[in-house]
Amino acid sequence: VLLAAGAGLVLVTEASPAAAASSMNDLLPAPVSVTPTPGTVYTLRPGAGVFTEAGSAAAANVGAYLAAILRRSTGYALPVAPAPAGAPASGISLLLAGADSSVGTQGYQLDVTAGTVVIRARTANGLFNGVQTLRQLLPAEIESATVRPGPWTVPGGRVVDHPRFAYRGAMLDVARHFHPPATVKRYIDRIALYKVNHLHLHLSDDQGWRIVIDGWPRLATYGGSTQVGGGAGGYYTKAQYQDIVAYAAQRYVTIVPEIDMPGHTNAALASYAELNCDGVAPPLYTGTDVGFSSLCTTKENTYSFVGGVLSELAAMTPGPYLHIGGDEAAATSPTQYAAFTNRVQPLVTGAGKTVMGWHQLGASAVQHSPGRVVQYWGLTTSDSLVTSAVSRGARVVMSPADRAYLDMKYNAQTPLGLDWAGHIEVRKAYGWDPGSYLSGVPASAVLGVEAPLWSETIVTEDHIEYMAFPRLPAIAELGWSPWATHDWNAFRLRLGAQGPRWTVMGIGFYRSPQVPWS
Ligand code: TNX
Repeated sequence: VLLAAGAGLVLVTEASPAAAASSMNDLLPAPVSVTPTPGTVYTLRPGAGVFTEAGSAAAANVGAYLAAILRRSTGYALPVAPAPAGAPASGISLLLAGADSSVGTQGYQLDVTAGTVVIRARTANGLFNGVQTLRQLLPAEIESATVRPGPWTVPGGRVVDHPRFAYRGAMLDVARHFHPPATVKRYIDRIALYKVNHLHLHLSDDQGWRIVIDGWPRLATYGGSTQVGGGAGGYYTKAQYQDIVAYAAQRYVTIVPEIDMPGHTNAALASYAELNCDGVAPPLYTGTDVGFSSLCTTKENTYSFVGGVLSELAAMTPGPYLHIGGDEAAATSPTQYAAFTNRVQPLVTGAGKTVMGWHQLGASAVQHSPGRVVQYWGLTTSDSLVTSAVSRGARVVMSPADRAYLDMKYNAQTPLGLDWAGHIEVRKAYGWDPGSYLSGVPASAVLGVEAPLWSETIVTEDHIEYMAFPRLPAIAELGWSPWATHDWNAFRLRLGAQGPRWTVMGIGFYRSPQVPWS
């Protein structure tokens, strides 16, 4: 647009409406406590700096992460420097002292006045979570990858916040369809925005093996060479996996790697004939049936294979958990399943890790393993396998398939997804309490929640976005927010307020008719 302005001409490249201010009442997940200061606004200006707790490299890293996000859309320099002693400097401060005692290890306190934004926490993890809240308090355009005009306002007030559950998770099935490292990294960025702190990677299944294991190289090179529908598949080198792990760690996301066994193993069985009871390797598989494959539970060789795989995986995984699957082992008798699992769990602990697995691991014939976590994916609100595991000391991650499965269709018209657990609209994804969902499982036994995205029909990153948004934020809120804040009518408004943010970020989300998208 060319505008005549006095003697000269001014080139205006884009119509740039002022960025709309955000509200403290629109935060998602809902915080423990929000106290707005009506009439007070902080405005981020070109000369602002980011000041981080002096002497803390971790706080400096969170500051650098925040500054990098803010620089893209504001165009400001936003230098990161150690916080001066005394009163917080004008600008944004990330401090490791003075937070309300309620914030614990993951929580934070955020204070916004006319001259300062101060995030206080006991850990850098808490600062990181406070930074996610600050992002949501800035206008949606703050997420733009290119410079925008602002103004960059933050509503005044105080947020004091901490999570209800320690574990908020998402799962990506990279086995049915392979998803490259760049896609996984972007998913990590997006889940972190909603304070999700675990990414479970389903690294092996009948259709593909997606991680290099040096002792068994054909797992990746042959077992990873296809996928559902017969495409080229793919796998992560160890360097790529470790790069994903490091990228996640910088965002306070723990990678939970899964090698599913004894079922869901056709890709491994096809790669090595000796893993089969009859010594004959089956062909690679590109369909979507489940329950037909099994490692040979009676062969000694199977256990040196599993031990080798798990120790290589443990060596490149800093997080505490190795997920050993254990679901849908329909080709294995219950006795053999228990015998197998009772030998595999000690291989996990022997590698220095804690067992995680689907809730079938709770069978009474499968022993407890110290600290183990079972992941519930059933369709009912009482489950004897889970109660058996819990009675012996296990904790539970809740992923009920008819609530938390991001691969279920929203409705009959949804082009992607499956429907064996029903259709899951946003209200259904949101409308349950992880702390009281399973009878006989007290909230104290619930470690958290996880939203799995199985990928039989999920081929591209666009597909991931469409199925995860807006349901992933619903599950994230169930994991983070106090149950007292649970309210569908309030939630749908807050969810709708995220729409412009996703549009700016280029996230192609499902515009649920249940949500008033703003
Ligand atoms: C069941 S849930 C499975 C997966 C499928 C998924 C599809 C679970 C532990 N196993 O093998 O991909 O359903 O929704």
